[in-house]
Amino acid sequence: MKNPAPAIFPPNGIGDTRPANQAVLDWVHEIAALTEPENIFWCDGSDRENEFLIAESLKQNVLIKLNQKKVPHSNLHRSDPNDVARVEQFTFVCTPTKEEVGPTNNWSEPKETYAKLRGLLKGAMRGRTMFVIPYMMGPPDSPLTKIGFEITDSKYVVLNMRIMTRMGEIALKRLGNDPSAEWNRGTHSLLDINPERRFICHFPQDNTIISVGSGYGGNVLLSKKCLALRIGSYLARKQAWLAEHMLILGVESPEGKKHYLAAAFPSACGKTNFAMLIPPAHFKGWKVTTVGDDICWMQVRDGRLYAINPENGYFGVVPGTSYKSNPNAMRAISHDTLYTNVALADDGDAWWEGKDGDPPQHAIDWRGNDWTPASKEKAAHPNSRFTTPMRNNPALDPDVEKGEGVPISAIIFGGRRSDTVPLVYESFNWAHGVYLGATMASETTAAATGAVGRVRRDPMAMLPFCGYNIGDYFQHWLDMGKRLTHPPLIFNVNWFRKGVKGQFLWPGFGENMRVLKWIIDRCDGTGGALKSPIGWLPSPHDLDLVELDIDHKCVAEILGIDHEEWQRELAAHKEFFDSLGGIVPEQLLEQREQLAARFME
Ligand code: OXD
Ligand code: MN
Repeated sequence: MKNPAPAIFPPNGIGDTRPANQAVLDWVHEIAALTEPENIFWCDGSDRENEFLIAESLKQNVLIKLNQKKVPHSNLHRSDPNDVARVEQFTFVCTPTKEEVGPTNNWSEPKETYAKLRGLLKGAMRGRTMFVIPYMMGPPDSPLTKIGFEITDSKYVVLNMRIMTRMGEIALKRLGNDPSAEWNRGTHSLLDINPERRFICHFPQDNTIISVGSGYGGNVLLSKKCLALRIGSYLARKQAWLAEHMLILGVESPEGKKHYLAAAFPSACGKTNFAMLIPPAHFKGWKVTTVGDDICWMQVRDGRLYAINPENGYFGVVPGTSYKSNPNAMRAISHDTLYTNVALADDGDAWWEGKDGDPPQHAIDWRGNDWTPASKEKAAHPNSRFTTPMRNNPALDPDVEKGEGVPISAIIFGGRRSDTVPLVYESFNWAHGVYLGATMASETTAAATGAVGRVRRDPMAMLPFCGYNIGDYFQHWLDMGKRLTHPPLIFNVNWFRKGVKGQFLWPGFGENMRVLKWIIDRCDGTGGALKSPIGWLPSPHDLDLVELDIDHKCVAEILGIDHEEWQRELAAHKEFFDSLGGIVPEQLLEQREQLAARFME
């Protein structure tokens, strides 16, 4: 395959999109010598190139064309059934010592790991095309913006990276010609998609990622979890900023006053829905806008935290997405979208469980088998995904490209908890807020392989993504607080609390605006709250519940603190901290003691 549109940037005498930076060229040649591809394709990210790659992918059954009247410019990809989610057990951080990665990461020794991966990559691209993707994470004029290169033998990866990142010339321009410029080296090969040869390895000291044996998004779109979070968090600590698994949203009042918030929820807990929330009719004139739905990089400016979204698109969970749960997402994914592992209806439309309307009478499921509503299997995989450009989002925030970022008024932590944790509460101060984040827990979802529905501690929703020792990460959060003269307020939310009969107590989705409004009121100093052992809690009349069809008993229940449940929770916090083996900062241990003491008052 020849590059259909050999670009001439930069004019370095080679006549294609190769960068001027010799270090990049040397690295690409080294990987090519190892993997022995049939040819090398330098991606420029142009429309023409994209159309060419889509046409090739359709010919080779990497993509299936959807009904272009129903979902224009959209396609479906089916991954290998053994390769449908992130694989935390095969994800490694490779540093000289095990202590550097701490107890929450899989560690492997760098030299040995490089040798093993080189062995797996030897000749791996024979007969295949090697794509080189230059990409940029962050707006062009942000000091936080990072450059990465991903080498891959998967067209699907190229098509996704074009949506998820700023790809091509823009990245090369930003990189420039300085041999010491910072850039990430990412190498990906599908190999033979064998779970026994599947490794996602990070070498933070070398700014290097090597991922083999998978074709699934979170394992292979190296810009996302690998660079923006694992390597990103390592760089953030070194360079005094924060790389977080958070959405960023703007809330504007009818008077035009605007606040920005960042929120960390574990995978598949509704970050995308929350980031695209449409306020209910009662909140006429209020507007929620999206800056980001998954990743947030924050820096200190004038004593405040400012956030950017380093991504350029959304890689969201499809099942459950509907005009009821997320109208903005539905509009966004109605065109120019790449679907992965959803079902194909007979009319050529994409279908998934939870989509509006009746299920089709017949469809082809995510595995490529016949499916009817009587089938026991799901038509779409629970972790099926859409990849869609952020510009498709009707609620995209106008400041999404602002290099300095948006000022953050509040940080929200949250998880999926059937019990114990109330709808919303506010921390007493920054250190207490860090404690809320550090002890966050959630019932597991299909976003990662493994049991679903088990409560696991997931500090700041970063358990699978923190690229270094989690104790040092907690300390980094505490230290960042010292640099903030106007720190954001910190809250905890739980949309998922259930009543005695197992029913959800809170309607969620757009109604979460009511919680958001209380949070904004607290930021403005106008919201009422009661002091409780766990933090500042709204009383039912502090929340605007007008025009909400909810039983008063439910409200009391969802805001309630059950002392017995909290004794168990306190014990679980202790157990979690103990399990980390002496790395938890003293200040957080003190926070736990203070929390326990407040329950005795
Ligand atoms: C994601 C995840 O894909 O968190 O965003 O797993
Ligand atoms: Mn995520």
